[in-house]
Amino acid sequence: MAMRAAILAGLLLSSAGAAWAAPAKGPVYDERPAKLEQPVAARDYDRRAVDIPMRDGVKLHTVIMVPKGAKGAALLLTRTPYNAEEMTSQHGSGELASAIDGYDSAPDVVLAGGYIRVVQDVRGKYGSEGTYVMNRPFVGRSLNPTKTDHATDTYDTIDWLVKNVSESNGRVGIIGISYDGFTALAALVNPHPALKVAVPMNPMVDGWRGDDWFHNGAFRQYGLSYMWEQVGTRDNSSKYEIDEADAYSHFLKYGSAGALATAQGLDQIGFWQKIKQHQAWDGFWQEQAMDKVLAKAPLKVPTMLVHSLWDQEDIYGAPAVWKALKGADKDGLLHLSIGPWYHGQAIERADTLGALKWDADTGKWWRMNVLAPFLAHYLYDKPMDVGVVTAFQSGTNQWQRLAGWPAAPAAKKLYLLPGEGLGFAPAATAETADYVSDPAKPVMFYPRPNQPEGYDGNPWPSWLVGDQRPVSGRPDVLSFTGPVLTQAVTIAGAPVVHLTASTSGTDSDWVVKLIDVYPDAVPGDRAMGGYELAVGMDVFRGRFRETLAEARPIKANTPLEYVFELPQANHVFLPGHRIMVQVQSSWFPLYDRNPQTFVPSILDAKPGDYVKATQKVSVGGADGSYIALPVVE
Ligand code: PG9
Repeated sequence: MAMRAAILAGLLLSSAGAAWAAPAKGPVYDERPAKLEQPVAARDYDRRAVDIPMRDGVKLHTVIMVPKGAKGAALLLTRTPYNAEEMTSQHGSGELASAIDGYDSAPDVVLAGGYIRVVQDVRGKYGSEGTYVMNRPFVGRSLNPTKTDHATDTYDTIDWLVKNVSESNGRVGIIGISYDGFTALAALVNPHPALKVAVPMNPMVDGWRGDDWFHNGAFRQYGLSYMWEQVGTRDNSSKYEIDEADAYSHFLKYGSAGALATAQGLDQIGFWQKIKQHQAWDGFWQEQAMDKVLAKAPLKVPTMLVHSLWDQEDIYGAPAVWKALKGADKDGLLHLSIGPWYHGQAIERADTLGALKWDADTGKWWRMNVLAPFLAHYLYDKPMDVGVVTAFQSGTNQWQRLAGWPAAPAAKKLYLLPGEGLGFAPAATAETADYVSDPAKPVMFYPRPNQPEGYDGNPWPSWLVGDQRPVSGRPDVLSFTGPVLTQAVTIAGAPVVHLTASTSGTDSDWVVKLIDVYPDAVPGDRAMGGYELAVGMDVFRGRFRETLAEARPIKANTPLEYVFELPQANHVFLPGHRIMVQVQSSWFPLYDRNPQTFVPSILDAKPGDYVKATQKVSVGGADGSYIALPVVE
């Protein structure tokens, strides 16, 4: 009898799918159960949360999601600072597809491939033990005196997974966006033999040259909130607070970014201290730049680099790795995808980007035709027909299969001409086009009010395709505009700026934008009439003209040449459109203001250092400014 009762009780418990604690007798003063158990019976997957020991004993929290009935399935790993538990329990958790429907996963591909999805917290974040260092540099170099890094942690994790997940076929792929794209790249350094494929998407590669922290030396102030939340606490529980309704006012309030950071408590954050100490492209940045690290480690794992043409966070990274590795890739392991996306949009619906319409869901197309077959080829030996380079061409709005990248070198000169003109023929007469840059009234990077970085209902993800007309009329923005095109101009690669300019100050920022000006009437799309779409734009901090490794004052009132690359473009300027180049000297509040007086540390500039400067851009003549365009003839 006692036995039957026990069996019956057991049956009741298991039919509920969990061992519910019986409610306590008597009056209820606490309505919560002692420990809440999630019902699991209806799930189409088995969820295992484990703490995997690394070689130094530190345990990393890892969620493993095995589709029900899986056998001989490959493992798809992501290593993240963004909370493995949360990333694997989205939108209701009954079905694997909805549980992982968020950052990084591409659930349609995971499901179709029958993959075992694995998401792990990196050291020091969320459920993982250990210390946290931003984009932890590699061991064996001066920046990491320990014996562990993302490469060793990935190795140890993969070793554990292939030995302990019996449903797996012993093959592992690694995938991730941005920070998680950086960790996917890190896995390529001394990779575990079971790592068969990597897909680093929009990876953070070089925080100084053109990814999250600086662009060519100009500091990206939106990084302050990220640093605060990411490094401040293990679980990002402390939020960066902004009282002002407009981020433009917030960042203007304290003068320098350093003064603002101090007021916001950032001086407690170790990574911020490092940023302050390393404002030039010195050994600190070069030693941890992933393109440089990987150039020393011959590629052993088939890799698909994924780049977004309008990536508002890491627009530098993927093409830089491609450039560093492709030459030595004798076995053809390295592939590149270039899509018309914002940061991470490849795994989302992507038939539009801001005001732009692509006529089809470019994210879905890429996932089904490139990502899924690429993974299945290396993880299940399935045949694949994926080109070396898959690139979306904006303007014609079509995918291309290319043999290499860039498809054209940056060779054809597009000259800035007198009268704010623009053309492929140089002008004989030399002139200057002048404006006054006033740090008290910096040019906005996006129409005010600016919101802090964020994705929900925020223009941040698509700001790079924002219409440039709101600033075109400003007296401190030059707009060199060419004639209406009678023939298409096709570019494929990175345009290179050759700006010759003087400043009355001793330091200056130069922002250059290559813009496609739409005709006034765009059939079927009135919103695009006259639209000024930036095809590529970037900032260069003048103090690094002579060397990126050291800040040097600019000689005042002297024309000097500034040479820097704009981001990769794969675009057709269609007949009826015009090409425009804009030049300005601030891009606020995303980028901190250059005081225009040389000071050793711009992050510590004092109010009196911020002065107006008269800027003169040389046009025409032998030394006139131009952009070397990667034109496909
Ligand atoms: N762009 C983000 C990031 C990467 C690496 C460091 C800091 C920020 C991200 O989206 O993960």
